Amino acid sequence: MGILTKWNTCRVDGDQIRMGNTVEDIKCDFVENLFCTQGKFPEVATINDCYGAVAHTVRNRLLHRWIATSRAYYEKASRTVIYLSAEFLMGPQLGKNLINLGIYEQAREALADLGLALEDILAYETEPGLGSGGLGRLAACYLESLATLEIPCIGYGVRYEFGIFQQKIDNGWQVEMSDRWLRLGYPWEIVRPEIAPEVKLGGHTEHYTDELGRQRVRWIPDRVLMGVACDMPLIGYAVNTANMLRLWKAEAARSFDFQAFNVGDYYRAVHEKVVSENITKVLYPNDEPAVGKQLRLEQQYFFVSCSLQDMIRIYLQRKESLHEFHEKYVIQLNDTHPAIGVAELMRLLVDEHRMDWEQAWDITSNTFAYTNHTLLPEALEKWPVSLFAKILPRHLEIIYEINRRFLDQVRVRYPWNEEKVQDLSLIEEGHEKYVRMANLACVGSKAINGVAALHTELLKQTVLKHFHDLWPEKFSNKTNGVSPRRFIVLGNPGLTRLITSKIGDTWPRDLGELRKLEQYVDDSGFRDQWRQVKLTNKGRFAAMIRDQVGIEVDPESMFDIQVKRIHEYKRQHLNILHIITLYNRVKRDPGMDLTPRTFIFGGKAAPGYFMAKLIIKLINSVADVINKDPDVGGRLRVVFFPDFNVKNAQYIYPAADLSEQISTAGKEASGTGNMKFSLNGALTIGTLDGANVEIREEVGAENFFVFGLTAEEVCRQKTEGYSPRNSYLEHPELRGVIDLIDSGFFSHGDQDLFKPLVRSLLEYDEYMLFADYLSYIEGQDRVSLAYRDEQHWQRMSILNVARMGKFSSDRAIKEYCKDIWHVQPVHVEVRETFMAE
Ligand code: NBG
Repeated sequence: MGILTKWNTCRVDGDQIRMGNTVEDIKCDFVENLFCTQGKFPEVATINDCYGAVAHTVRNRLLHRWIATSRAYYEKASRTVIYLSAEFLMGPQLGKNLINLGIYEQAREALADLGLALEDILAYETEPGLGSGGLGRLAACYLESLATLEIPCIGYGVRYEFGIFQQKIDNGWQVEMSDRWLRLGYPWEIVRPEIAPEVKLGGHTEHYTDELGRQRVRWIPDRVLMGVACDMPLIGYAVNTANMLRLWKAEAARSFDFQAFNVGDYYRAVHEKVVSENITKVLYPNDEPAVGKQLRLEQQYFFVSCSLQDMIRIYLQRKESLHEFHEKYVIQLNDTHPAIGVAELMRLLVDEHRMDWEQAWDITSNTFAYTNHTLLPEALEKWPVSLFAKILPRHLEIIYEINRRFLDQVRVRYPWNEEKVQDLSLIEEGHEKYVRMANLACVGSKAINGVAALHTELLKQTVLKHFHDLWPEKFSNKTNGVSPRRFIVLGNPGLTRLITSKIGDTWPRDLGELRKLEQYVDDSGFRDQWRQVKLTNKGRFAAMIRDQVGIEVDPESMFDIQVKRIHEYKRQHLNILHIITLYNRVKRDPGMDLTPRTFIFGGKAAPGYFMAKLIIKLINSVADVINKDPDVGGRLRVVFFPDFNVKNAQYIYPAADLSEQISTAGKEASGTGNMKFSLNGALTIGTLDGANVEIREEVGAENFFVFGLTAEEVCRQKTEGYSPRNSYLEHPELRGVIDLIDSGFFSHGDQDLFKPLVRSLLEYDEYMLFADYLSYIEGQDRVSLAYRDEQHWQRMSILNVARMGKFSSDRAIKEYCKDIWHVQPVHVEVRETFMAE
C-alpha cells in the first residue's frame, strides 16, 4: 500500500505538457524545463541549458512509461531477466529516446519553432563511455531489444566516474585523456540514495555454532562500503515498456567513519571515504591484462554484491522465503566479470539467509547462465588465490567447497582420471594458485553459450571442451545482434526514409521485412537513390574528417573503413600492408589505373598495450607520407579518425563502402561492427571468423569478399610449424612492403621506431598476417575491380541490407528468451493520466 494512502485524491495538472506528443506540448514542456530544471531564462540560456531542457522534456515522457512499467511488473510479479555486466556502452540517449518514443519529428519542429536546431543539440550531447568495445555495446543493444520485446529486465552494472578514456592523436601517437562525463551533470539518471546496500571487503571469517546447533560462518570484514543506485530508464521502440539500468556508485558506509571519529581521527575518516569511492572511479579496458589488479576484483565484487542484495530486497517485498528465487529471476553473466556472483549468491543464501548448502546450491545453479565472449587465452580471467584470500576470504572458502563437491562428481564420472580433474577444477594449481572464473561460471550456471556459431563450436572443442564433455546439454549458440533502431533508423535517416518508402515502416521492429527490398535490385531508379543516400552520408562524414582531422577526402572515392579496438588479432596492420602495397605499385607506375580509395581507421588501444599503440603510430606515419605524395595525386588517402565511440560510429557505418573484418580466423568471437556496416549497405572483405561466417551465409557468397585461412587451417599451420620468414621470402610485394617500413621510410629515416613490429612479424607472426597476405591482396584487387562496376556494386549493397534481418538484436534476444531465460513478455498500458483514477 505504501505511506501515500490518499494519493488518488489529487489530479496532476500539467500531465498534458509532460506527456503529450504534439509539437505544442513539447515546446511548452521545454520552456518549463528551461525555467524549472535549468533555472535560466531564454536570453541567457546556453547550449548546455537547452540540451538539459530537451533532455528533461524527453525524460518526463520516459518516466511516465517507466512508472506504468514498474507498476505492471509489480502487479504481475513477473519473471525477470537480470543482465549482469561490468560494461554498458549506452551511447548518447537523446536521439534514441526520441526515435523510440516516436516523437523525433515533433521535437525537431518544436525546437525549430524556438529557433533551435535539433541536430545541434544532438551534436552537443556527450556519451557515457562505460564500456571498452563490443561486449559493452552488445549489452546496450540487448537492453534496448528487451524493452522493445516487452520483456521484464533489469540491467545491473557499475557507474564509473571516468569511463573509457578519450583518445587524442599527438604527433601520430595515441594520448589518453580522462573522460569526465559527469562534469555537467547527467540528465538521464535518477539517483536513489536510499537504495544503498552495504558491501564488505577484506578481513577474516569465524566459524560458530548457531542456536540450533548448526555450523555457521561469519565474515568479519575490515572494510565496509555502500553502493548507491543510479538508475536510467530504457524505453523500447514503439511500446510503453521502459526497463531499468541500475548502476552502482561506491560511497563510504555511513556507520563506518564513526569508528575513526570516536578516537578523534577525523583525517582517517575522510581518508576512508576517499578510498571507498575509489572503487567505482575508473573503467578498466577489458583487453588490458587484469591479473593482480586488486581494484578491479573489488569493482567486480562490489557491483555484483549490490545487485544480488537488491534483487533479494525486491523479491522479499512480495515473498517470505527465498526458496523460489530462481523462478523469479534468471541472471545472465556477461562474460566472467560478474562470475563472482555464483559464490556471492551462495554466501547470501547460506550465511545471511541461513539456508542449507544443498538447497542454496540448487537455487544458485538454476539461476545463472553464462555467456563466453572470447577464446583468447590471455583474456580468460583468473585471480591469484592469495589476492582472493585477502579481499574475499569467505568467497574463497565457498569456492573451495563448491569445487570439492564438484570434483567428487567428476571423479565418479571419470574414475582415475586426474587430468580431467585438473582441467575442470576451479583452481589452477602451480607455483602460484589461481581461481578460474570461467570454470566457476560454468559450474554455477544452467546454460552456457558462445556468441557466434563458429565461436560456440570452438568453445566446445577447446577452452570449455571438458565442460562440454561433462554437460553437453548446457551448451548452445546465441549469435550476436545489433539494434536496428540505433544503427539504422537513428544513424542513417536517409536510408531509413528510402527503405520505408518502399516496404513500409514495420521493418525496424521486424528486420526480416528487409527481404522485401530484394524485389527492387533490378530497378535502376531505386539503385540511383540508394547510391545517392550513400553519397550524402559520405559527404556528411567527409565534413567531420575535415573539421576534426584536417584532411580533405573525396566522397566519390571508395570509403574503406576499419573501426574497432586496436589489437594485433584484429590485424589493422594487415590493412596497412595492403595500403603500402598499393603505394608501391603507384610509385613503380604513377600512371597506373587505380581505383581511388579513402582508408579510414578508428579505435582505441589499451593504454598499456605497446604494440597496439605502435600500430596507431604506423597508420598515422603512413598517412603522412601517402597523403602528401604528388605521385599518388589524392587517389589514395589514409585517415585515422580519433576517439571512436558510439556517437561518431553512428556517422561512420552509414558512410562506408567497404567494411574490413580481417581478424585471424578463430580469434574474433563474433564481432558486431561487421553487422552494423553490412546493415548500412557496406560490402565486407573478411576472413571466415566470428559472425562473418554467418553474414556471408545470409547475404550470399557472391556478395561478400572472403579471403584467408580458415580456423582449422590456422590451427594446422601452427602445429605443423609456421615460418613467417618463408612467406616474406616467397612474396616479392610483401618483401617490398616490409623492407620499406624497416628502412625508416615512414619514420623520417628512424629505423628503430617500427622495429618491434617488423621483428615480431618476421620472427613469430602470432596472428599469421604473412600467411594471409597474398589472399588478402587478391581479395582487395577483386574489391577494386568490383567497385568500378557501379551498378553491380549497388546491387550487392542492396542485397546485403535486404538479407541482414537475422542480425537484429531482437532475434538474438528472442532466442535467449526461448532457450535460456524462459520468460514471457508483459504488455504495458499507459493510463490517461499520471495517477490512477
Ligand atoms: C568481445 C569479442 C567480440 C564480440 C563481443 C560481443 C570481449 C571479451 N569479447 O568478437 O571480442 O563481438 O565480445 O560478444 O570483449
